[in-house]
Amino acid sequence: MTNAAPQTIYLKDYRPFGYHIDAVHLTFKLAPTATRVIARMQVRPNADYPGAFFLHGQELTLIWAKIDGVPVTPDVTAEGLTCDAPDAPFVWEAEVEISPDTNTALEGLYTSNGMYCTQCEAEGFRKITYYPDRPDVMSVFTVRIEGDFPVLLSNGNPVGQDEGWAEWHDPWPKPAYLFALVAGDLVNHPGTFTTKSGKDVELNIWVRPGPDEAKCAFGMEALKRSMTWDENVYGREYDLDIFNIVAVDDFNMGAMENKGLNVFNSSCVLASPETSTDANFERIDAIIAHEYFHNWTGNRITCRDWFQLCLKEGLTVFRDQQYTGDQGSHAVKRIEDASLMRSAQFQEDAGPLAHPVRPASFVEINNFYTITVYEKGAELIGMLKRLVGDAAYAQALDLYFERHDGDAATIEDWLAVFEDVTGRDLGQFKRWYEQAGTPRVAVSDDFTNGTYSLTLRQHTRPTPGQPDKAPLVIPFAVGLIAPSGAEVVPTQLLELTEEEQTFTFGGLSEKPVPSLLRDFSAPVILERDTTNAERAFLMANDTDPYNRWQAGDALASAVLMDMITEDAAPDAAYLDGLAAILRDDSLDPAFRAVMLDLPSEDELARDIAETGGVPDPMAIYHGLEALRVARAQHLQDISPRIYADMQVAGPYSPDAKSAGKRRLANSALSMITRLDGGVAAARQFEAADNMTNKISALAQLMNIGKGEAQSAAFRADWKADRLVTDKWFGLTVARAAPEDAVGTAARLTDEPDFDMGNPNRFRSVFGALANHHAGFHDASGAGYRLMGDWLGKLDAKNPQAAARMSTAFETWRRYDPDRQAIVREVLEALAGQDGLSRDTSEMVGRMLA
Ligand code: 0A1
Ligand code: ZN
Repeated sequence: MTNAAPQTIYLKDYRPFGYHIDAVHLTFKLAPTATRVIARMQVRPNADYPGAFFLHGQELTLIWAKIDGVPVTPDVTAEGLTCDAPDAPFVWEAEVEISPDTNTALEGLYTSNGMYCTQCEAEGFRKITYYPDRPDVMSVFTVRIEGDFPVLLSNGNPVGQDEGWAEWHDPWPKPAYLFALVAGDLVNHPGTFTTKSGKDVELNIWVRPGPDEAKCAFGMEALKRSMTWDENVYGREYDLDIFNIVAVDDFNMGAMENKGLNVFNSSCVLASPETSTDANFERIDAIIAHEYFHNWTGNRITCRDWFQLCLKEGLTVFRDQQYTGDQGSHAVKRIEDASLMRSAQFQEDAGPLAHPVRPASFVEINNFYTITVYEKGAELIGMLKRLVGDAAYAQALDLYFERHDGDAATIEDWLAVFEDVTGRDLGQFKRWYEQAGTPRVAVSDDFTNGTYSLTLRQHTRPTPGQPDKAPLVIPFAVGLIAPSGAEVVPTQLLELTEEEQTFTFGGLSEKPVPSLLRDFSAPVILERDTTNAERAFLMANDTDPYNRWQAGDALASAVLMDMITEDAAPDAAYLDGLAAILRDDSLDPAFRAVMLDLPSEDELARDIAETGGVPDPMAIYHGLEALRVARAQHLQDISPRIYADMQVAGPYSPDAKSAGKRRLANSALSMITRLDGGVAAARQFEAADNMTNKISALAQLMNIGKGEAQSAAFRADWKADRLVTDKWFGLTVARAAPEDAVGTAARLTDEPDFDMGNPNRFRSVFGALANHHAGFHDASGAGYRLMGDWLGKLDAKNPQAAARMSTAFETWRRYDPDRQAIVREVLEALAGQDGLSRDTSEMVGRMLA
C-alpha cells in the first residue's frame, strides 16, 4: 500500500451543504463483526446553496440504498457516496454493515471490554453510516437499538424499550458528531437534579458491574455541582429528562459531550480515595464540568465547521476554569493555567506545529485538538472579558445564547455579540484568532521627576506559513510597588494596541518596582532585563499571587541556569525567599506548595535554546537534582514542621482545602526524603489510607533510588485495578534513572498487562517516557528509536493516538546535531512507513518541514 496524497482543507473554501436533513431515524442491529445500520433521512434541497447529494462514508459496506422507496445505485468511493437526487424533498434510506469488534481506531462504533460505544467527534459518524458528517448539518435524531444487552443508550429521552431493543428520541437538532450509542451489561449509579425552573432530571453514571461501581459517587456530586453552577453563573439550564454518563476503558481522549449521553474515558470519571489522587479528583471534577458545560457551549450552539473548534472548546475551557476556581483557590488555579500555557502552549506556538487558535487549513482535523485551540482559546476569552469588563461580558454571553441558540456559529458571530453589546470594534482583537505564535512584549522603563514611564514594544516571530505578524491588542495589567514593599499603584489595565507605546504614572516619590502582566493578563512572553534581587523582591512583596509565583519561578530558572551552565552554587536570595514564604502561615497551603514547584527540565532546555545555547539533558538533570538537595538542606528546619502541621486528620476528603494541605505536606516530604534516606517516606507509604499520600511516598522513595519493595507491593496490590496499574506503569518510567528510562519503558512493554490497544496504558508508558527529559533524550538515541518503533506499530491500529503521541518529537531541533540526526532518521522512517495514516503523516510532515 502507498500513502495516499493528503488533501488540505481550507477555511476559505467553506460552503453550506446542498441539502437539509430535517430528521433522521437510525436502526442498529448490533453484532460484533457484522452490525447492520439502517438510516432513513428526510432530505430537503437547500434552495440557497444547491449542490451534489454527497454523503460521507468510510469503511462501510453498503447493502442497499433507496430514494423514496426506489432502489438506487450511488457512486461509492473510499470517502463517501454521491447519488442523483430529486429537486424536491425526498426520503433517503440505506443499510450498511460495519465491524465494531475490529475497530481498533476507537472512532465510530467500537467495542471495549464487551460493551459497544461510539466516538464521533470529529468525523467518526461517517464510519457508522452514510451521512453529511459536518457540524453545520443539524438534524433531529431517533434511534432504535437492537441487541442482547440489558442497557441500550442513545441521545435524548427514552421513548420505548423491551427485551432486546430500546428507542431514543432527541428533540434538539444536532450535528452527527454529537451522536452516541452505548450497549452493554452496565449498572448505574443514579442521582436526580431539579433545575431552577422545577424540571426533574434523571442522572446516571453507567459502569461495568464490579469494583467500578464504588467509584461513581464523586462524579455524581461533580455533575450536580456543575449543573447548579451553570444555572447560577451563566443562567443555563439542562434541557432533557435524562443525563447519562458512561465510563469506557478504551477511549482516545478524556471525554465526549454527546447530547445527553456523555462518554468518558474511565480515568476521567471514576474515583475513590484509595485509588485516586487529589489531582485526579480535581481533574475529574473539571472534566465532568467541561462536558456538562458543552451542553450549551457546543451542543445548543455548535460550530459551523471544524475551523471554528475554539468557539466551543475555548469557551468551555474558560468556563471550566472559572468553575474550578470557584471550588477552591482562584489564585492557585490561575497559576496552574498560566503555567501550563507558558510551558506547553508557548512551546507549541514556537515550534513546527504552531497554528492559530482558529486555523486556516488542516489535513486531519483530529490533529487540531490542541493546547492552542483549547487553552489559548480560553485565554482569548479571558482577555475579552478583561477588556470589556465583567458586566459587559455577562451581557454579551446572554446575547450569544439568545441570538445563536440552535445555530452552527462562527468566531465572527461570537465577536459580533461583544461588539453589539459594547460598541467596540474588535477587528484588531480578531487577529488573536488568526495569528499563530506568542507575542513578545519588550519592556523598558524610566523614572524622571516623580513620573514613572513604561515603554512596551510588541513583536511576534514568524511561524510556519505566517512570516509577517501584525500588532495585537494586548491587555496588560500592571501594578507598582515602592522599594519599601508597599503597593503605590494598584492593578491597572493598560491596552497595548500599537507596536510601541509608553504609559506614564505620575506623583511618585521614588522609583517603583513594576509588577508586570499581573494575573497573566495576556498570553505573551515578557522581555525585560531584570535582576535576581528584583525577582526576590517581587516574590516577597507582590500583591498579585500569579506574579508572586512568576517571580519565584523566574528566580528559580535564573538560579538553575547558573548552576547548569556555570556550575554555580544556588543563590541564597532564592532559598531565603522560599523559606520566608514557607514560614508564612497566613498563606494558603496550596499557594505555598505551588511556590515550591520547580521549572521542568523541558522548560530549562527551552530557556537554554532561547539564549542561543544547546541544551545538555544530563547537565539539566543534574542541575535540578543539585538544587533539590540544596533546597532540602536550606529548608531542613522548616520542612518537618510543615510536614507535621499539614497532616489532615479524619477520613479522606478531596476538598480543595484538604488537598492543598496534602500537597504542601508532600512537598515537605520530598525535601525531607532528600536528607533522611527515605525513612519518613517509607513510614508514610505504610500508613497512607489514600492514593495521594501513598503514591507520593512511593515517588519520593524512587527519587532517591529506593522503594523497590514498595513498588513491588504496590504493583501486586493493584494488579486488578486498571487505573492504578496505569499509575504504576507511568511512575516506573517517570522515576527511572536517566540511563535506565528507555530500558524500563521497553521492559514494561513486555509485561503481560501492557496493551497497546488501550490508549491509557500506552500513554502511561510512552507519555511518561516522552516527559522523562533526560531519559528520552539519551545521547544514544535509544529513546527516540523506541518511541519511533512503537508509534509505527500504534499507527496501524490507532492513528489518532499515534499522531498525538508523535508530539514527543516536537522540540527536536533544539538539540545537538547528533541527536537531531537520529530524530530525523526516526521521523523519516515513520513518514515512509507503508500505509501510514493521514493523522501521523501530517504530524511527522510538519515536524520535518
Ligand atoms: N470534545 C471533547 C473532546 C474530544 C475531542 C476530540 C475527539 O476526537 C478527535 C474526542 C473527544 C471535549 O472537549 O471534551
Ligand atoms: Zn471540550
